[in-house]
Amino acid sequence: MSETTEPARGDNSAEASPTQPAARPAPPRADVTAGTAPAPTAISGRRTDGSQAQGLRPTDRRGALLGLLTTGAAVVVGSIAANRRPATSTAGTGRTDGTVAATGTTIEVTVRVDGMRFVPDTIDVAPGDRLLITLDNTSDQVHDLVLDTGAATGRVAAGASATLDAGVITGPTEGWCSIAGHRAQGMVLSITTDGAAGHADHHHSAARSASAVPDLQAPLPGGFEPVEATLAPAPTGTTHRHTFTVTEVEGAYVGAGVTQTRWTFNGTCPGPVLRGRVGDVFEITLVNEGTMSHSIDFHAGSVAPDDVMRSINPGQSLVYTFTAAHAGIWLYHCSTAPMSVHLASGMHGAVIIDPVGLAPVDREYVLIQSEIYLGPEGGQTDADKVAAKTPDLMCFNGVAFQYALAPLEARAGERVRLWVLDAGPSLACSFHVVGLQFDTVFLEGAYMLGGPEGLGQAWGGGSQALGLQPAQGGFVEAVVPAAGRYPMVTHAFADMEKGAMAILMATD
Ligand SMILES: [Cu+2]
Repeated sequence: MSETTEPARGDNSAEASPTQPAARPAPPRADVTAGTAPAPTAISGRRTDGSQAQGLRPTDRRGALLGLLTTGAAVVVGSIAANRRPATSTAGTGRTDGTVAATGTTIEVTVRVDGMRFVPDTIDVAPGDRLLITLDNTSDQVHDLVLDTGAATGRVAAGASATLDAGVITGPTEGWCSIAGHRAQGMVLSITTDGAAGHADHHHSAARSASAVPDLQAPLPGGFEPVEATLAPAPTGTTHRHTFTVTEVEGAYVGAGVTQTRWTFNGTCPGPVLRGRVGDVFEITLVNEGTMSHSIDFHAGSVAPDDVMRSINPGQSLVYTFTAAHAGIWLYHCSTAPMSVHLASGMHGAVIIDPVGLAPVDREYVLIQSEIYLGPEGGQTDADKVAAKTPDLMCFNGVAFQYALAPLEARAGERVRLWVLDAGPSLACSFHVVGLQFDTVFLEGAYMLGGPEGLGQAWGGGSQALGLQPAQGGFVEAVVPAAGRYPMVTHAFADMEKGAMAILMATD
């Protein structure tokens, strides 16, 4: 950190004129550092000597900077303007787009990361300046910086840095972190050329790639294997060790003729369904083989979240041990910000802990409802749709309509138990089976009907739908009365029509 350059920033008279850059001794490298407060910050690469200050009042700029310094919200060290580097004697002679002349000056700016913010988040340069941006990833997560010109740093690990060449800046340019959800969380960077280095709400303005268009009538693709919904009994033993490897899977089929890049535990969405009994111990090794930070949160255990739920970077691992003290179907999910996007991108699953005394039945299935917010075909989750809670598709077990097109099986007269979990991230489920009435309902740790005490039998009770808010789960049971096709749906019908429906095909 250099303090010697700071006075020059507020002293415009000390700035070299643009036409005499060689008169200025090479200054220390400009860095911009900030405190912990994620307040929007702006910095100017423009000279403030008035020679290029159309519409800019130097005193305003100085006042703004002094304000930052004195409030402690951010500390600006060094000077971007001081780092203007004369390139060649051809300054001012180049033309890049027919209207803006290249000045021949190169501006170098270092941008840090504070939480989900770039610091500074606005860089003001003179039209025609060439801009080099170094992304110094001072956060604990992977990030990148891409510009709407296509320039990009590539993924930058926590603690690392990378530089992109933004080229000659001829007009306003927008940048952002391209990791899904980070832009929506506020990781946007404005490059301005008009001196108006204010913080603008611009991150929804850029043109986006067109969303994939779901074909709700699409058949299953050839070779597609539906996700296994049949539930096996809990394995023997009281300690369950599993490795969950996070990968980001390209070309994953999500239903309705669309593929997306899915973020997964062990390559599938949902992740592995674990099952055990009350009191069992689960020891999970989480390995991050993705390209960004991830984590896991098991609702099935009671633990201090600080350590085991921490985000880990690519190449890292952690061990997460919990004891399943209570029965139910419990959600697990990635809890790296934005959680909604990580969860919607596929990072969720279930741990089933059998209630004590759970009676065997003829068939058990598990159905995990979740929402899908389509990005472009083959692309990633659209974080803006996630934030707006406007999914394109709804699904059971990660793929819309999969069990409508490849029905689950039963026989007439069988007792079927259906475990249902609402993974969300944001919408509820009203689980209903057309043609069946439930005589047993277990919701969030307790029987509402049936069970060891035969709840409801004395008054002839029955149930038509299991209502689940996000992260709630349970099971229902019914005896299939006859052969037929029984649709299993969310009775939130708009969501059913987007794919949260399955068929139970009963034969004699
Ligand atoms: Cu994640």
